[in-house]
Amino acid sequence: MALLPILTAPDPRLKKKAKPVEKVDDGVRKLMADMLETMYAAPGVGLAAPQVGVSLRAIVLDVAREGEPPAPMKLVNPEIVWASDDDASYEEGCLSVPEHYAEVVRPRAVKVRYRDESGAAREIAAEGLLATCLQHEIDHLDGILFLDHLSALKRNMILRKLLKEKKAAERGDEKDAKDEHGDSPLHTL
Ligand code: K1U
Ligand code: ZN
Repeated sequence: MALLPILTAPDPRLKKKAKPVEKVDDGVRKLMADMLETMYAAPGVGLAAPQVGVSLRAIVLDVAREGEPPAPMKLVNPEIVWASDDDASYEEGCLSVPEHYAEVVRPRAVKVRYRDESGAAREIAAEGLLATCLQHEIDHLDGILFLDHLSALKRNMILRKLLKEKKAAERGDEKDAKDEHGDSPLHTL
């Protein structure tokens, strides 16, 4: 297995719609194994293939709580086939938007159809963090970041900070990569 580099916003590859997986073969299984390893190392509770620069519709998740046994999930070509009428708000993070968090409102519960790593068709019903995480990861497959669910003002504020940090990091200027007042990136919202 291998750790994969995670793309961070703004990066045009995160805004592209990913292609369906034609066949669940060894290459796809290896990709998802590497994605899980990368997600655990980050650490995170989900990861979508476009976040590691692969434009394919594959996601991995593990929303097991601390102290519970790991519950890794690998989903190929996931699609939401039902969403509840009522919404829930959750403070989301994203490995591609490091150190920024914001409340996002989404349907409280969803049903998702997908293929497992043997290629078999499956369906899962989810609520709580799993429902939030599934919607967040499926958004990644359509080039949508949690920032796109925020107001343009909040989104642009975070994107400007990320761009500035990226440019400072490229200059090797780690200290100033945070912000001009020397503060850490914020729990912005
Ligand atoms: O898609 C991603 O970038 C992963 C993201 C998933 C997610 C988190 C919260 C709500 C919706 C979707 C993350 O995993 S961010 C990191 C995170 O949530 C976390 C990190 C360490 C321990 C527990 C959670
Ligand atoms: Zn994300």
